[in-house]
Amino acid sequence: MKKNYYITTPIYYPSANLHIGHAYCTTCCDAIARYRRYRGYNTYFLTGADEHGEKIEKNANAKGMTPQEFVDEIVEGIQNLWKALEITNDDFIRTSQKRHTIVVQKIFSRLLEQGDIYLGKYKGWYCTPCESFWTDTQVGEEHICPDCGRKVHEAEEEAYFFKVSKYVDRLLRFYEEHPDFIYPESRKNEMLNTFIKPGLEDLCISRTSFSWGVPIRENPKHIIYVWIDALVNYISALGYLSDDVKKFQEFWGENTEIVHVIGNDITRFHTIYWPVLLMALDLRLPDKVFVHGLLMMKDGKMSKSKGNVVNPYPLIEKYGVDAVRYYLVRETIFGQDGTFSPEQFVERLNMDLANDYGNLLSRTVSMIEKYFNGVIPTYVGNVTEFDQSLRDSVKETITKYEEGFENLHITDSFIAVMDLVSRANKYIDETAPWSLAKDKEKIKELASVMSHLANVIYVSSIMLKPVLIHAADKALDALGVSNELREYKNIYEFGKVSNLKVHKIDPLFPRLDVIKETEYIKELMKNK
Ligand code: ME8
Repeated sequence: MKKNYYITTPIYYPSANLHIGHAYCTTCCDAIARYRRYRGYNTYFLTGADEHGEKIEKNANAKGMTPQEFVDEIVEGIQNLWKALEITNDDFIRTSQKRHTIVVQKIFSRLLEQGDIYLGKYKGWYCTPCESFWTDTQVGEEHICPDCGRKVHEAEEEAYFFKVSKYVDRLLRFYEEHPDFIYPESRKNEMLNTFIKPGLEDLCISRTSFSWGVPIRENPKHIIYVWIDALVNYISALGYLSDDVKKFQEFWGENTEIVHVIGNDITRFHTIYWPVLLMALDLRLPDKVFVHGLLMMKDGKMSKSKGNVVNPYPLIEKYGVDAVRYYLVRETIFGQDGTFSPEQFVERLNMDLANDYGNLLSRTVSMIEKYFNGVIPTYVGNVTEFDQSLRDSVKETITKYEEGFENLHITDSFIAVMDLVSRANKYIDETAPWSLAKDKEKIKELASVMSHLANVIYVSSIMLKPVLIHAADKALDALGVSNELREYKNIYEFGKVSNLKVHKIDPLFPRLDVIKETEYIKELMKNK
């Protein structure tokens, strides 16, 4: 098992404010990073902004701002959003920063010198919103961009090319030798069938039609294609080719598991061009490119350019950061597409957080107060006929939870924990503590039920911590759990929560009025 863990989000375009889709990816990565730290991995979590390119230059011009002023303003908003979601990124890389642009230029020079980049002529179909050139076959008779479906136009220019074709065999061999490199597998097949098998051409990696980008030192009227510039962020942020390469050696070394999490709109760049670029630089390749699905609206794809976006801020303000984080991580299976709907949002919070988790805690604390003067009884093992099966569920849950995180099937991890929480609520019905309390002879049974419940809440709360960053600790406070006991390693041995004084607290999550809150969210969406 590698001891270091490096996880990245895409660096988002600050061409307009971010929406809940971006918050989705970043929150899932944050949960993974928190989990890894919690498990003792030396973890590095990177996010940032991809600031160059024609689209940003145009948007800035339209607002009468310089591109730098324009991105500065939006990036501030992005950083505030990550603060509001309590994202624990270790760094925030901006591609307009000197520490990044210098590295991009150095990489370009090296590849030019070693013959992997050459000057040629580009003729092709250009899609401005996607900043991509396409071939005749790719745009078809309709001249439509295969990525976004918009009309493309013909363009020709002197340009630098990256010899991608030289590396195709090595790339295919790498795919074969590392069957887990791309997840889900269907994305790999899509890359092979759509882009690689038809023949991968050299990639045009310079532009002259606008100036907001990293200039090529050897020929400054050209700027470096925004995608080459952007991909390099994953190593420039670590200090590659800088005066201080310590982090780069640490987190791009063989002892690190490197994971890029991306949406399926940018798979081609991360699974074809990025590995090839790393090969040309003689650097190791990442362990995994995990492709998550996109969140859609009922009326189709949510996108900044379409203008049908959900702004996460007011949701966080109204429902709290834990609720929004939980919804994002739990609702859509990580790796599949999902739909945002106000009804599902409210129902998910009510069902899982208010009814199941919150209720389990408040019922248990009330009963311990009522029957045992607020002190969690000592755990003694099997007493009632239901104890063993509840503890078996705890064991299974921990295994599923950890497997989920290992494979990045993080939704499964939280489904497993919430199944355990439901199981514990059912255990209350099975054991009927209110009946046991009526019979003095059943005091041992009653004590066992309370001890089991408190311990299940304890274990579940520890597992929920990467997502419910406040509520899980509140639940542990309510059980009187010490800081030391909150370390993950304690959850394997059942019964650690014993003889502690519980405290009543306000409901962790209020029950929401579905109709009223759904209306409220719909209004927010209208105002954006
Ligand atoms: O592509 N649902 O930036 P970008 C879920 N700068 N995730 C979504 C989403 C949605 N509806 N919309 C966007 C870029 N995302 C480049 C990346 S990386 C070297 C350069 C997420 O601002 C998803 O992760 O368009 C997607 O891949 C990413 O935002 C694209 O962000």
